[in-house]
Amino acid sequence: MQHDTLSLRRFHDPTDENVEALKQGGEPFLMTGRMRTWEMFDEIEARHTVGEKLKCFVNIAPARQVLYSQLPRRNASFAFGKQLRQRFGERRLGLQELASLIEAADRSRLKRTYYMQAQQLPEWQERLPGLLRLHASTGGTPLFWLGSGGQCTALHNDRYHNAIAVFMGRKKVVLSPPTELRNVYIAPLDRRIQGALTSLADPRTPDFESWPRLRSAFERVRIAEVAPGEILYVPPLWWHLVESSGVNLSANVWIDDVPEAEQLYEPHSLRLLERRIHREPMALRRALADVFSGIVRGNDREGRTGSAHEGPVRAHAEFEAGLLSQIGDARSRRRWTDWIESIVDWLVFQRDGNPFPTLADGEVERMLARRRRELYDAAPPPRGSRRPKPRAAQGVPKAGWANGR
Ligand SMILES: O=C(O)CCC(=O)C(=O)O
Repeated sequence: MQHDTLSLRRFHDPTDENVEALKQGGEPFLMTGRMRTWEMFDEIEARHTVGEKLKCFVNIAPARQVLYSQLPRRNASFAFGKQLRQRFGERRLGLQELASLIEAADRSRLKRTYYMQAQQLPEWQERLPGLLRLHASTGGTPLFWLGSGGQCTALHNDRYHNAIAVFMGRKKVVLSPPTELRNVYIAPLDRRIQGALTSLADPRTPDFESWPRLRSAFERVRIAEVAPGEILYVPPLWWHLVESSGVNLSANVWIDDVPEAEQLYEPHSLRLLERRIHREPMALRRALADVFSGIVRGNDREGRTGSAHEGPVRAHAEFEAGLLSQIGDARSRRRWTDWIESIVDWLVFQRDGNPFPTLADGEVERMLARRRRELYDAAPPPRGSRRPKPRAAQGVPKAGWANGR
């Protein structure tokens, strides 16, 4: 696929302070040099063959059970299929056995792609203090990614700051800013890959005819070519897809931008979808969207629409404004305010058209119900969780959009 690329900035050996300052810029960037002091990188770098490098990684915990996926072809996309099904399930295997499969696939050029995603390996974790230091804020656990080469993720975004450190193979990461939400055609909310909002499109064969705005998301992009020893920083909410080549090993760390991010990524106001506001005339939707934005942005102009939807729209907007007001850092507050405004506009007010082209009429409610069950029935929010108390107002759920199950 041809991309109209913008270059990504590359910094050599930035200090921790430099990294924090660069992150404030809100753009992705590459770092070189920093991995030289990491024991794990040194050990792998000193080996010459794929087999030796893999052994060096695996030998620390050969029997550790990990989850991986496989597809029966080379250069596979780990994306949604035509029926909106994930075409790959997760299997469990010992790390040593998975590495042997990957090595064999590499040697014999088997028509198969193996991909281990986001696995915790406590044995390696402590060898990566340098990766954790990339995020000055606390927490975070390194996650490991291992592939036989040629695998490609779907286009998706995450709510976290992300740092991806490459040890073996290469990664081409295609990045678009959060404002591309309108152009990526996210799958229905109850269809996820790795928990992220994910584009319906297969990144290798995007269907521009059915989804014309995809062109923008796929063509006006920044591209990072990440080689062993390099680290890519991806800011929260940036759309990205990752195409890996050669037997590849990387570790990343995801850190929440702010404690409120979990609630803001898939905001409570999406519950307004149940009101089917998108069936109202455009003029009313525009007026309601203005009311919502005004409140979320803290400059409510007291416009009145006379619509029965206005009370719930105001109440939800006030709830989101309450969450946003708890964010101390001005850049993060702006980032999440923009996100809330755009995702609610895209999904609830639908001023840019139908955001769920694959759902038949009436399926939206079923999607919401399923998503609610996924979010809260499987793992009910802990007692006394961080959810702030919403203001008592018409239509605002008491505990996020789980309320009412
Ligand atoms: O490195 C990979 O293969 C995928 C990483 C990714 O998608 C992510 O960190 O969000």
